[in-house]
Amino acid sequence: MDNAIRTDRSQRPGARTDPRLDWWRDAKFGMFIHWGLYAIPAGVWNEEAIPGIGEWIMLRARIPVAEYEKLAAAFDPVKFDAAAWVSLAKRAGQQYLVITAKHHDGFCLFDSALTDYDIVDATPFKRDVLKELAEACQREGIKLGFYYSQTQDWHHPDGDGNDWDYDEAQKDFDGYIHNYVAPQVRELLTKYGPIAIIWFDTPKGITTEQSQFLLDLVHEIQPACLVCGRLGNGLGDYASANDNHIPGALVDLDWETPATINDTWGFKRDDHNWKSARELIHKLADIVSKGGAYLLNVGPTAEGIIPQPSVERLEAMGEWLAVNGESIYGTRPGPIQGMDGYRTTQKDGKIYLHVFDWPQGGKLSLPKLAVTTAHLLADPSQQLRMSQSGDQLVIQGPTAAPDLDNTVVVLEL
Ligand code: FHN
Repeated sequence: MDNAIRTDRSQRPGARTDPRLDWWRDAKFGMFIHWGLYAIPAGVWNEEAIPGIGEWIMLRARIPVAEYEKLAAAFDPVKFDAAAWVSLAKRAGQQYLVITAKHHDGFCLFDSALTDYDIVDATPFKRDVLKELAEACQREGIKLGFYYSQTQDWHHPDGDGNDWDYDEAQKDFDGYIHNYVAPQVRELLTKYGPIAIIWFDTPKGITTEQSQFLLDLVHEIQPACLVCGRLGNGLGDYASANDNHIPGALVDLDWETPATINDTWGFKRDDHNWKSARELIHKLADIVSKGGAYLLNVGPTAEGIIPQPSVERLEAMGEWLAVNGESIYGTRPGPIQGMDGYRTTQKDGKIYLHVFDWPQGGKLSLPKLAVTTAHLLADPSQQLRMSQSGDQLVIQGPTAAPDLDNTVVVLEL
C-alpha cells in the first residue's frame, strides 16, 4: 500500500466493487479547474510576489477579509465561455470536469442563498458560471463535479483557517458545518442537475461525525454522486493521492491523482514551470497502469481564459489519446509492472504495452507472456515479429520510434 494515498472506506473488503464508480473506473482522465478571485492578484499582492500556490494568496499574505473581499467588485471575466472550456476538455480526451465551487478563500462561483459573497451577488459579472458549465457539460456528455472546501473557509467567521481576522477560540465550527456548508452542498446538488462528484478537500480537524453527516447528505440528495476521499476521517467513495503524487507501484483501490500542469492550481502570473506534453502523457499512462485516474488542473485567468500553455498541452494529450485512447479508457492495470520505461494496461484479452523511450533498433524484450500477435495500436495492419528467447519475449518493432511521446504496442492473448 502506498502511504501517500489518503485512506478511505474503499480499503475495506469489497473495494473496487461499488457499481456507482463504474463510469469513473473507466474514465481515467478528468479536468480540474481552480478559478476564483485569486486569479486577479495572480500571485502578486501590493506589488510583492507572494510565494506558493496562487489560490493561497489570501492566507500567505494574511490579507484581511475586508481587503480581499474588494476583489469581487473587480471580478468581471468577460471572456468566460463555458462551451469553450468544456470543448477543450473534450479535445483533451477528458471525461469529467471538477471545478472549485468554493475554495478556501470562501468565495462562491455559484449563486448561493447563504451568502452574498458569490459571483452573482458580489461581482459585476453577475452570471452563475456553474450553471453555464453544467449546461455545457450536459450538452457535451462530460460528467460534472464540484470542488468544495468543507473545512477551510477564510471568509466565514466560523470556518477554519483565518486567524488574522477571527479568534479561533470563538469559532463555532459545528454551526458552520450544519448551517452553512450543508445547505450550500444541498444547493450544489439540487440546482445544477446530476452531479458526478463532490470533491471535498483539506479535512484538517473535521470530526468523524461531521464527515459522516456530509457524506450521508450527498448520498441522500444524489445517491449516484461520488465523494472524494478528502472528506476526511476515512470516509468517501474513492481514495486521493497527494497532490501531484504518483504511487511507485500498483494500488488496488479506487484512487485518483490531482495534479498541476505548472506548479500552481489557481492562475499565477509568474508561474511558467510547465510540464511538457510528453511528460503529461507519461504520467497519464503511469497512473492508469497502476489503477488510478488523473485529474489534471487548469487555472483560468481573471478574464476567464485558460492559459495557452495549458491549452497546447491538453490538445497534444488529446491528439495522442485520439490514436491511443483504447489503451487508456476502460482498461485495468496490465500484467507487467515495475519495468523501467514500460507500462502496461489491459482490457478484452489485450495487453497494451506503453513504451516511453523506443529502443534503438526497435527490439523490445519483455518477460515471457502467452501472446499470439503483436501490432502497434496506431497501425493494426502491420503484425510485428515475435520470438521467445530464454524467459524473454522479444518483439521486433520498427527501427525508428513510431511515437516520440509513447508508442503503444497491442499484445493479443
Ligand atoms: O489547499 C488545496 C490546494 O489549494 C488545491 O486545491 C489542492 C488540489 O488538490 N488541494 C489542497 C492541497 O492539497
